Amino acid sequence: MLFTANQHAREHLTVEQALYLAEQLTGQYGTDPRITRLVDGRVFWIVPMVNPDGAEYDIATGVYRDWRKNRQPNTGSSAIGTDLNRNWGYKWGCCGGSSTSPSSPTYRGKSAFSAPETAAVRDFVVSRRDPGTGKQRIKAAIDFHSYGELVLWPFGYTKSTVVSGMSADEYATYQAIGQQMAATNGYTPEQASDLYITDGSVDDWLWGQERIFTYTFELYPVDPDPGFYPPASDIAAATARNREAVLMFGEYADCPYRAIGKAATYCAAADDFAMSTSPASGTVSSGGSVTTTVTTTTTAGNPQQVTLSASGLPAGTSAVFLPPTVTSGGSATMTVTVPTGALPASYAVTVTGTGTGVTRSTSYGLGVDGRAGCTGSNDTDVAIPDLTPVQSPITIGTCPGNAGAASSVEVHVTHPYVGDLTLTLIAPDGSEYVLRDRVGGSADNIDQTFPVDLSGEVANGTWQLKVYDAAVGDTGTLTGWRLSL
Ligand code: 7B0
Ligand code: ZN
Repeated sequence: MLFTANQHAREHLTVEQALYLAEQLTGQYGTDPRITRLVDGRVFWIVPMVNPDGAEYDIATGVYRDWRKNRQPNTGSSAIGTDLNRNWGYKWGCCGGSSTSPSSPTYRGKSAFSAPETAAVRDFVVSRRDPGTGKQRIKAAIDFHSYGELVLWPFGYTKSTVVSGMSADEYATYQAIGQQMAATNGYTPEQASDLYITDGSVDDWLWGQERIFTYTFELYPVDPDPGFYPPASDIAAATARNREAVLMFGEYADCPYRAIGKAATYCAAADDFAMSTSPASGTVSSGGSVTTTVTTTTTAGNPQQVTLSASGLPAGTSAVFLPPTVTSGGSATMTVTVPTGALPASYAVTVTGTGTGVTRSTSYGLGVDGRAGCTGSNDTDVAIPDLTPVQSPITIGTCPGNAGAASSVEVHVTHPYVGDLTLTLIAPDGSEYVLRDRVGGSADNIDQTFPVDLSGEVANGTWQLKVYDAAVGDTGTLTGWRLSL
């Protein structure tokens, strides 16, 4: 577990917080049973003063200078300093959460890690990766700031909760532990971007790059008075106030997912196993069956009984396992039977093995074909600019008569804010079918199959998928689509 403090020069109380934690973990060791257990079971790293040059500058004259950045000169400017908490290399400078101007208090530096302080802490963190597996051994971190009395979690660069690099379960874990900690110190828990957007901050890097569960604490006070400069007499209470929150997070550090009841899914077990499918994908016509072999492997401790199941199948589809339970190390045959009339599409099936206190899964790609001669796909990337509709064609030439009432259009789009997007299918005769009209809000990406009644359309000819981005700010790519008539 890692504690960092004083990235910002004037936030002197954060140094006191780091020293308080060092004092507790050493001074209470052997006396306080909770601290003893924690120190026996963890490695703690404490960097109490990330920005010593800035901190010294802030106090040097005896009159506080209200300084935030480091004291590094900037070539081509007389302005001094980089905001260390805008200089980290995950989505550095991406999102309007930092400044390009050396005179700004939130100057991000000329490149990610251009400041010696951030580069040094980065190198230290990277050095904690296991030399054999490359896996980061630091599991949890808190970066201390002042002031505001906040518990903040990633990401800071986006208002979105779930994005690539932050799954729904990861976000739920952050929120659960953040709220539990805040209940102990009376702080306000929220996503970092709820305060304001920051890019290049340490918490986004520690999580986004190193997968370390990281919170930013904004310490006492809430108000501008006494702001960055509370009197020394406030130190004891303001730092002891976070004892419980820090111990609680430390106790979660081996398996934060325990906070949402998902330790069995995400955390290592003494007796553990892995799952795989071979082949890893298959296709089937609706009304037919396809099989694959599901293999379990014991990866730690003793073999155990594993019960198999599948999810993510098309409606009405069954997956039968023979045998339904295996001893880890063993295999089973999975038979997937797809009913007639199932929507032709690709399905990401999850095959899950439930053992004793441990759940592992693997994926299986299931393709359901439509009528012979009546399907087509186009996997050429098409950029989706703002405010200009783009199209991608599929030509069908071998499909007799009209298209079906249960036709389908499978669409794959990468785009950060799908609420901007309208998708329209254009038939060979020019008639339009709106598949999706600016729904989904701030969610990312479309991977969806749209059922559509095309029984009034002659099947053969060139069909077009039209994508329109009705708002500025986010752009994306149509990565492919598939038509089944
Ligand atoms: C900052 O007033 C950081 C949130 C992390 N994504 C908040 C921090 O760097 O702007 N607030 S502060 O400067 N301490
Ligand atoms: Zn700060």
